[in-house]
Order: sequence, then C-alpha cells, then structure tokens
Amino acid sequence: MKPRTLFWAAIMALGLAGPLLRAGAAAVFTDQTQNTGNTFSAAACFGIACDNFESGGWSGGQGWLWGWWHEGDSAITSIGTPQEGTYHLRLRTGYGYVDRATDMSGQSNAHLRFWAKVVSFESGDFIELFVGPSGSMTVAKTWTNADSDSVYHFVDIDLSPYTMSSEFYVAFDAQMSGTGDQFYVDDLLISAVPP
Ligand SMILES: [Ca+2]
Ligand SMILES: [Ca+2]
Repeated sequence: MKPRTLFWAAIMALGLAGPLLRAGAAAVFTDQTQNTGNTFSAAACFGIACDNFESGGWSGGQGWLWGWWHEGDSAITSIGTPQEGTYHLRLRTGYGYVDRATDMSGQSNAHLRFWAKVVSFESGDFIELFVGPSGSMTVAKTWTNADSDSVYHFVDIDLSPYTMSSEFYVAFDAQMSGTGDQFYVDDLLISAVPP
C-alpha cells in the first residue's frame, strides 16, 4: 500500500479534502469517440479525463478529481523526446510512483489509452500500471526488459473488467534499479467507446 492512501485517509478524517481539490476539475467531457487506434492523440483532450502533460506540471489536463499524486523519481519533463508536444511523464529507479483519480460512476465501455516508452530496462527492471477504485487497484499491465526498445508504443486498456467508481485511479509504480532505467508516458486519455 502506498503512503498516499494513508495521507488521504488523514486528510479526509480532518475534513481538509475540499480545499485541496481543484475547483471545477471533476467536469465530465463529452466523448467524441474520435482518435481511436494508432492515430490517437489526447491533444484535443476530449473524453472523461485526459492529460497530454503540456501544462508542464502535475495539475494539467481535464476531467480529474485532483492533480497527479507523485513521489520518488517522477517528473513531467521535456527531456527524452515526448510522443506529442513538449512534455511527457517520466519515472525512474525503484521509487517513481504517480497516481491520479477521476469520477467513473455510471461509465461503461471505458478505455484507458496512452503512449508508453521503456528505456534501458535490464532483467529484473519492471513497471506496473494499476487501475481501479480507491483501495482496490489491481495490475492492468506490466512492462519489462522485453519492452525496452526506447520507442513509444500505443497502449489500450479495456476498463470494462474493473468496478467503475466515483474515485477511480490510474497509477504507475516503478520497480527499476537505476536512474538510467526510464519509463515515459504521453497523451493519456480515459474515454467511453461504443460497445
Ligand atoms: Ca505531451
Ligand atoms: Ca538500465
């Protein structure tokens, strides 16, 4: 269990959550059902929630309950050739961790789509994507040295097996051995698609 869970439990207990949440950030956007497949780009930022990291900070994009929780060796950086635009998300070493939540209540046929790039993973290096409701996230995908080709690849995760909830998380948890071991994410989008 990550420290953020305890952190938020404490914040909620103190009744401090409201002021910490970004006003108006929970708006749900109309799904245009565009940009599927390998031509996908979140630059237009449609859907339930999205972030192309072009804000250069941890509170960019639209449709989220709050900004990215981030710890360890995690950064939104222009280094390392983003898939789109000027900025992307980077995690390194065994300490990089980020998560962010959106309201998925009432959603169906939702997909999480983004581009991911693995650089210099050796045997034993891996990173996991967790998705799911607060407190019960599970591993949706793992990247290992077998994926380490320094090239961005499109990722499409069907979220229909997961319980939709008002606080639904996407998280990346790095388990690599050094700062040379890098994982990048760009153009991340959660949207509902036709069945
Ligand atoms: Ca970008
Ligand atoms: Ca390495």
